[in-house]
Amino acid sequence: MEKLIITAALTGAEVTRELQPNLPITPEEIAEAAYECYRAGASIVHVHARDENGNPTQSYDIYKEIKEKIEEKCNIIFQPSTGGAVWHKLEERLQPVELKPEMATLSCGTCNFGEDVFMNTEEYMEKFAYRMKELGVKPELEIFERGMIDNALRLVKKGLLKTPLHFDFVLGVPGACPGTPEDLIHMLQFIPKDSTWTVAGIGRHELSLGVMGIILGGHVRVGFEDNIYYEKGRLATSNAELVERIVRIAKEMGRAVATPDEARDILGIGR
Ligand code: KMH
Ligand code: ZN
Repeated sequence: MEKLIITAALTGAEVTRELQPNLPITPEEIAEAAYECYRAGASIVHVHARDENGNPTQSYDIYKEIKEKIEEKCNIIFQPSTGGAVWHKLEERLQPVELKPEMATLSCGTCNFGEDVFMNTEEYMEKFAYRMKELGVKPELEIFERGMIDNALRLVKKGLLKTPLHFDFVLGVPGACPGTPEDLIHMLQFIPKDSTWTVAGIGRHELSLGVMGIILGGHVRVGFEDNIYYEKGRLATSNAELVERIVRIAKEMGRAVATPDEARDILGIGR
């Protein structure tokens, strides 16, 4: 089995300091958290920027500052969000892609998102995919519902996505696909055989689906964007603590963990 790529989703757009006192918010804090996760064994950081008031922002300048601060510390793969927060507009959401990061997320359809709607029309998806292709940015295809896989495959047919594809199954979002092992297994039958994939289980599903990712030859995403607890009733002390646990489990199961350069090879970044 190929080595395990661990992504750390450090901040997200929804979590607050009230919910998780150790949430990294400023560019310095996000870069430090990225470095801690890198030392713990993560090879990708999925980043959402926050403004000076701690609110989600898709500001090019703030993402640039974060990217540069991370690059000063380590060679972890920087993967900014184009999902942003549910209220961000299309043009805002695309801004971090202009930094030509190695990767960026591309959400593949619209779904309920708690009490909100996470809007990703065909027009949005095409624009995001087109710009990423133009700039040589590898998309991570965010899949919240089964139909989103077919939306992604349609983008391939239209020549907007290069294969092999890389999927991220985000399972357990209230209002979208649940996070049971059966949900993950169901999804996996529909992706092209040459694809790579990772899984982000939301809340209590993070650990169980992470273990599924290790067993099934996929990859794993953990971090405060998806889950703020280490276990029921005990908040995690840092993003790195969640990475460390997945590294321990992977090693116990005989699955070696990829360095950032090994992750670049597995994902075909730069090819
Ligand atoms: N914050 C969510 C509404 C992504 O980063 O690409 C969307 C999200 C997906 O987090
Ligand atoms: Zn995100």
